[in-house]
Amino acid sequence: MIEKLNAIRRQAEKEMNKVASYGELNDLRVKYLGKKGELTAVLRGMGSLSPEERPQVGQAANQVRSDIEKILEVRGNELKEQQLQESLKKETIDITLPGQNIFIGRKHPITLVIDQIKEIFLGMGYTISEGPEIELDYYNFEALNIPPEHPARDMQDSFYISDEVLLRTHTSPVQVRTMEKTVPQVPVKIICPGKVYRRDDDATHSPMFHQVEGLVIDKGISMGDLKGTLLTFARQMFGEDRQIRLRPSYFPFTEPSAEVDISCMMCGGEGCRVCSHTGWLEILGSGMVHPRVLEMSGYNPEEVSGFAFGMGVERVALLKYGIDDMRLLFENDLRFLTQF
Ligand code: 2NM
Repeated sequence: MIEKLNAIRRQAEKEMNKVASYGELNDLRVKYLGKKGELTAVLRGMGSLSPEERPQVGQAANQVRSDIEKILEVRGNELKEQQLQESLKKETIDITLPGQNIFIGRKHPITLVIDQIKEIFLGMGYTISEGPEIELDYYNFEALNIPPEHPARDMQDSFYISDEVLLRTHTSPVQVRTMEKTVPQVPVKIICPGKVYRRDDDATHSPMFHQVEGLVIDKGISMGDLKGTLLTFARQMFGEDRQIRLRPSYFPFTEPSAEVDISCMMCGGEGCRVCSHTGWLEILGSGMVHPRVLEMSGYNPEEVSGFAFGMGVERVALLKYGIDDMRLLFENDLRFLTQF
């Protein structure tokens, strides 16, 4: 019987060394040590032994049981460790693999130019004012001294939504709204950037474009303030050696009015294709706010005066970046847009 017990231990050790998983090892635990296991079967047969043999066989059986338990424990630990290593190997990531590029958006050149214009005027103490793109006829025209018969009010030129509602044709109505809200306080010192809408079936025009307009109201504001402000702007926007010149013009909402030219930055004023050989580029409309406009918004033109100016952002972007066709700004071709 002792020989049989030893054979069980050898067989158990052999099989346990062969298993490849913790589950299979457990099957062997049942096979050898379980209630219906091989060792239990041998112990059952002890009844037929003599009283002298019984303790010896009993001791040998206990030894075999503890040997098998020891093997189970050692082998179990080996298998657990092996399985852990395998699952860790599956979780490993190769941090040297190149990543997948994610497409990151960027600012449109129009937004870049608007940001830069804002930054320049913020530096001069201005506040940014915004307002609705769908506007009342009153704020878009009437409060700006644009008479009912003015060509700009023609249904042909503006997008009317109803008799009194339209898409704003400039950002000046934002300035009127700001004046109404601020009166009688001074100074008013704002710039109004935003989208504006005009009907134009010309292929080179866009029905939507961008403007930045500025307004300053205070006691004693003069044309000199306008000129100094716009010279400062021109130099920060287009280069420190720019000059400006004012030409007389006409707008219903300013008097006097002036077009502002900057010396051409392509040729430095010598004359080239960009400036049509004049040395000058027209970039701004401006003037002293018409007394009627101040009055309609509640300011007393006897006490305060103001200047205002407006520019088309698309035109500034063309000049700034040397783009030769405005349409590129509206086509959203990434080959173009990713260059800025
Ligand atoms: C321009 C040219 C000249 C202008 C005037 C006003 C307001 F509201 F104060 F009357 N806002 N913007 C103005 C003046 C705009 O754009 C070419």
